Amino acid sequence: MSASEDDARFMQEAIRLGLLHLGQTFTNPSVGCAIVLDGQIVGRGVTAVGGRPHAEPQALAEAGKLARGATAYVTLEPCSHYGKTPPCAEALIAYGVGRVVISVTDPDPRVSGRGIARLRDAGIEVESGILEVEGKRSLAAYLTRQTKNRPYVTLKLAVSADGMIGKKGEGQIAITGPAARAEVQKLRAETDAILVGIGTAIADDPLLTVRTPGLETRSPIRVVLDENLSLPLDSRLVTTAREVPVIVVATEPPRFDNSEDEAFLARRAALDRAGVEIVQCNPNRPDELLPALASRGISSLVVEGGARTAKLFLDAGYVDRILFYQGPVVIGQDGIESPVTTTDMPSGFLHKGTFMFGDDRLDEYEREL
Ligand code: AOF
Ligand code: ZN
Repeated sequence: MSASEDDARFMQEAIRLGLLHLGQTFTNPSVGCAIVLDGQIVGRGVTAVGGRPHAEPQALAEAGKLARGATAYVTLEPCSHYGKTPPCAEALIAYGVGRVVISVTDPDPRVSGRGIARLRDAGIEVESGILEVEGKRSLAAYLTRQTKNRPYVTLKLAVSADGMIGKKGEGQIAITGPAARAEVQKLRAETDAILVGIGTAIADDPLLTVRTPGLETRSPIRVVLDENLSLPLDSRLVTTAREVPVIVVATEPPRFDNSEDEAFLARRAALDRAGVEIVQCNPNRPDELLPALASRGISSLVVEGGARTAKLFLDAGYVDRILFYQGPVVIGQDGIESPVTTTDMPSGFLHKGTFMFGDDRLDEYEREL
């Protein structure tokens, strides 16, 4: 096997390690690291749950003396700053690593290029850009927040065989089966926040949490676009707001000069007492809302419904990925049409693959990062 084939193989392993803690390292990226000596992996690391320690010191600790002269494969440029932990570049130097192979350079202004420069200054051979496309995908949420000041947005749609996402006047309609639903639970567990419009929140009364055994602690922050604060106090979202955070996005309060305004303020106070956080922002302006979420450290967002909300994010050009689930159910009359179809994807989306979950089909589309 040539050196570059080896590099690709070991970087693939580093990416696999990084993905293990996706969505659990808030607000840090989940980075993977593999230390290789004579073609054998002698140390493995992934950014710890909660964000620290970083990947490299863990992989180095496992490798111990075997790190001397070894090659370290890391998905993100090792950090060079004295943050909450000492710089990973210094740890790689101290352990005597001979070569460092990097997939993606770090856009964090405290690091950006300095990690690589520090390693080179210490006489270490450094290569970067190895499996860069795959590396960037594994760090998509972090990279999007750092470079675009907004979370990476995934639109999840469950569409019937006749192209509908629901039925007018009815709440949740089961479109996909248990295997697809389990996959969506996994998606939620890997995501910082999940968003729905008030129409869906009222019609479906969803929980939007992760219920898969073993993953229950990994529910995303729940966000509702709710211009007039009409989320019912007895909804499942509000009554569980102290267990899993809920953010309600509403416009600026009105001018306090009539009874309607007073009613708005009373609803706001009641939601506040129930533990719901109110973010003052126009819910029809994703360009204002997304940076507000990013400033709270939210790097990834799943938009789950309904049609109006999906269209709002699509039309504004803020959807990075579409997960299009299609089940065999036929909805027919009074169906609510999906805002996109597999034959009519907005421009810029590339088809990444088709996966089957029982009778349901998932088509994944993604825009370039
Ligand atoms: C690495 N390896 O595994 C990760 C890195 O708040 P701190 O001190 O933990 O620093 C956060 C920054 O560290 C983050 O913005 C990114 O630049 C880097 N994350 N770096 O060398 C890792 N998770
Ligand atoms: Zn580090």
